[in-house]
Amino acid sequence: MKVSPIAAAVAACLAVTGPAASHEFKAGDLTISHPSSRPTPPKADVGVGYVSIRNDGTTADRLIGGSATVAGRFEIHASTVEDGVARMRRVEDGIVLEPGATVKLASGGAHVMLFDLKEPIKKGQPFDGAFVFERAGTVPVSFSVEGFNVATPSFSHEGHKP
Ligand SMILES: [Cu+2]
Repeated sequence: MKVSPIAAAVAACLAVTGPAASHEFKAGDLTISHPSSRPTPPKADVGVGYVSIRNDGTTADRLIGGSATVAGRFEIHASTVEDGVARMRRVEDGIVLEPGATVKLASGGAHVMLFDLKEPIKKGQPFDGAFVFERAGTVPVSFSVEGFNVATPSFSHEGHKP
């Protein structure tokens, strides 16, 4: 009997001992490490997502999208600094995952934006989602929720401005 990729991913996730522990998901040559999000205030409709993706293969892949159960819309954003002002824009053509490289979506850099939240994102309450790759296809993951509220003055995504 062949173990399905989904079963393998679930098994990998169950192997962790707590929500803050690192968890990872495999899809072919890709290792998707520690998908995570931040808590949101009660009426927020935007959240964030972070992840680290390593490509151990010999062919480039591309992160082109995803989904999350808590959000109506999932976008990949890049952060740039223009004239000393931090701005975000949607990445239309995805993020390239070069062979041998690890790409990190993290605070201050490229990140996932979760729009049209159906419910607040709560610390310690993981939610399901998926990343979509050009070659590896759709890979189900679980996002852990940790850290501080996203709606601090220094980290607001409202109106796509800093
Ligand atoms: Cu953003």
